[in-house]
Amino acid sequence: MANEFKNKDEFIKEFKKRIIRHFGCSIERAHITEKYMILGEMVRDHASENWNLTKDVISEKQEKQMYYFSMEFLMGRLLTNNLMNLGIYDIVKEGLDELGIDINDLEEMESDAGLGNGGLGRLAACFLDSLASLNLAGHGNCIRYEYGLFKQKIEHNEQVEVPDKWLSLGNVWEVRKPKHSVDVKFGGRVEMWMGEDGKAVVNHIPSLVVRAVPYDMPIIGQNTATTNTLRLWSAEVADDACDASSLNEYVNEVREICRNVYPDDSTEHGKLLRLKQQYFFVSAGIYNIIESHLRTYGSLDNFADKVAIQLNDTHPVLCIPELMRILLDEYRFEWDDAWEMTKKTMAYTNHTVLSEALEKWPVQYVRELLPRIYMIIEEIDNRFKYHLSHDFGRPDLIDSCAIIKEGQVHMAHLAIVGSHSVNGVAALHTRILKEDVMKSFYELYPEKFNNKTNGITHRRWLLHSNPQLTDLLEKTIGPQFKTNPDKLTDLMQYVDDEKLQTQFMEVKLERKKILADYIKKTLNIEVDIHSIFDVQAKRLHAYKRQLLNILNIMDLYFRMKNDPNYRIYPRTFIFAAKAAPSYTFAKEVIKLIHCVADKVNNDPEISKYMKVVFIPNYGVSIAEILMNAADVSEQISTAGKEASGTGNMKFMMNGAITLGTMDGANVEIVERVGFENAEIFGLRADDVALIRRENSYDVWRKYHENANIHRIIDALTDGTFSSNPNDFKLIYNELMFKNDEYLLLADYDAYAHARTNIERRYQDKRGWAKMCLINIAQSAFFSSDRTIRQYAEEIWNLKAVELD
Ligand code: 26V
Repeated sequence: MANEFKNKDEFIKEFKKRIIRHFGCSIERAHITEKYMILGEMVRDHASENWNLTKDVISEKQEKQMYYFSMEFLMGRLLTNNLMNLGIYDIVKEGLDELGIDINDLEEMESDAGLGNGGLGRLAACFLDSLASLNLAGHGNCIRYEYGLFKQKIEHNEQVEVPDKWLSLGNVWEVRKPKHSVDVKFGGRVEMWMGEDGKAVVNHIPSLVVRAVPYDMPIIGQNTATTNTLRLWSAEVADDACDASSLNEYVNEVREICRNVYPDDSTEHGKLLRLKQQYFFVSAGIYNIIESHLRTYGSLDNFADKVAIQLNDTHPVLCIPELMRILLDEYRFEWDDAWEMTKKTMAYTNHTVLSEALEKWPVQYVRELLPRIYMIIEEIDNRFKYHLSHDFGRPDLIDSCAIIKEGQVHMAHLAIVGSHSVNGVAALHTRILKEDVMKSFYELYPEKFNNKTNGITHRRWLLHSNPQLTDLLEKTIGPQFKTNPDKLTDLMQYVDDEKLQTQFMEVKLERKKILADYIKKTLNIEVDIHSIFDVQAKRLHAYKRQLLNILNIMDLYFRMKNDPNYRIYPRTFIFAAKAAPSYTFAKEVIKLIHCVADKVNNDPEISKYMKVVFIPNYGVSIAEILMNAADVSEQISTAGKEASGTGNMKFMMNGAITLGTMDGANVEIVERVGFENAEIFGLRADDVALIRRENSYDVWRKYHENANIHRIIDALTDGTFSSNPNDFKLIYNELMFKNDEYLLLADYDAYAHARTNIERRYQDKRGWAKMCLINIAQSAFFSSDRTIRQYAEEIWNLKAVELD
């Protein structure tokens, strides 16, 4: 261990010295942001030694490496994570205490690295934590976005998007590596002629060249020297890339590539920009991996034995034609050899069955922006179609499986054809892929399909963010679960222990108090910490059905208003969700939640029994105080639509009860805790499929048959919650004139009933605590360490690296 973290005094000495050296001022005069930056820098420098060691050992021992290509990494803050994984948190805390600095204040200075949208991006971040902690050589590859996902503010009950300037203090964790820069070529034309070896010689004359410069962040594992790399690519101008007359235009074109996470793709310009982003980080990333491979091995012949690439959804699927391009054009491999190598290297994870989210690119975009890549995709498609007819004898599948059809490139099809593994992210989701969405491909390549149920890192989501529960667990089952989350199941022996049950409820109350203080401080709303904390936190989308939740709250409000004898057990309904900026329906739901909250919270009689709180700007850091304060975890998507969910696992690990449908990983949660330790309701995925097939659902019938539903639907437009007659019309129309696509009203009664059950069950404090403890114990399975071990063994063939 480097000197500066050996003990408190050494730490203080180095910390003071660095502040003076860096900022030319003493610790007394230094600003809190400067103290944060110095601490971060010290930790990074410290980690750099292991970082270097890891790289040396990997290349000396010629270890296989995995690269996780993802357009999103929702890393959140890294200071606590890194200090704890390095085992130096306590020394630093004590040292800072002595200097009169509260470590929490420094932690608050760090911006969330919000380089992503939701579950898919956070999953990538959890995976990196598990990879390093399990001593697996697995790295991330992404874009260094100048702005993270927008910050959400609420003004006049509506979402307003503000740029997330996460880099304003710089990023203490990153190291710029200009020596590894790569030029990425776009547009222009391709010249081809026959070479002396009888193979095509290809010359791409681009119309745009962009320099990709990597910034590396160390990914520090828990109690290990293994330190992997998250490589973030930034676009800069290239040397001699254009003539001076269009310099400004060129600079702008380059700058916008890395400006935003998921730029608005409602316009053609936005769509092209997204495609440009994809190729930008794919091309730079692949080139870099090849260079590094050649440095170690001098040949690409063993490439697929030493490199695994995981494609996080279809966003990085251009990896497939890009690797083909380099092997064919630059290293002159035969097509068949290049193709076998590519398939052996690539593996694809599917994260959604929603057809509007399955990426398709107009042929014209791909052809113009990436002319050589388009030629290769076309060749892959032609050979695949030939193969279908002549080898598989299935010309009937050409239509459903084609990569290029009706003027579009189907990225998921390219992904399946060009990789050796296709996985879903929960058992039900994988079954739906096999039986429905990708049925034809499953018939062709059954061996490619497999399931890898998602997981979360217990380090961030339990050890770091819930020290109170961690302490209680440690006292009960010993410390092993901290490094081996499987050990959480040891808790099963103690779930009937009355003392433990009481202590658990005390811990939960403490976490509720922390959340209540945050709500008071930021929103000036008082919430009763003895009420049931009922939380729905996730991106806002119609299929996730936040609307169902708020409709039921409206119902409860009306019932209590109309009947003075009807009172519910006190409950705090908490929402947190960002809506995509151009998703008007989702934004309208946010407005409805706020309008209902205004009405409920300001009613002196009703607000004794319920409060509605919307916590703005949901992201990793807010999740860290929100998940562990929940009693009830709302997981209420239309069955069959939520691929997995990962929030459900975070709630569970912190002792909340799942109130949910049989969807995504909820199914596996119930499989482990039993129906009696969750509150499951509603239509199953098969029921939903049947309703669709038979076209048997009629929303108007529900409306006319059920007086409560009638009342809440009318209340959307009768001025109860807003004086503006245009408000919520969109919601009304979506429900009533599109036959309630996500079946909210079909599940309404079941949901209302489930919520009543929760209320009853909560009042049996012992029974409730026991349920929570069972959930914590059974969350062992949902550790991303388990998920990553499965990927490593079953897909990547990756073994732990031994550094010592
Ligand atoms: C994207 C879009 C974009 C256009 C509008 C509609 C729409 C709907 C869904 C999506 C999701 C894209 C992929 C994704 O983020 N999937 C999420 O991945 C998580 C990690 O595997 C998983 O837990 C979530 O269930 C899944 O929705």
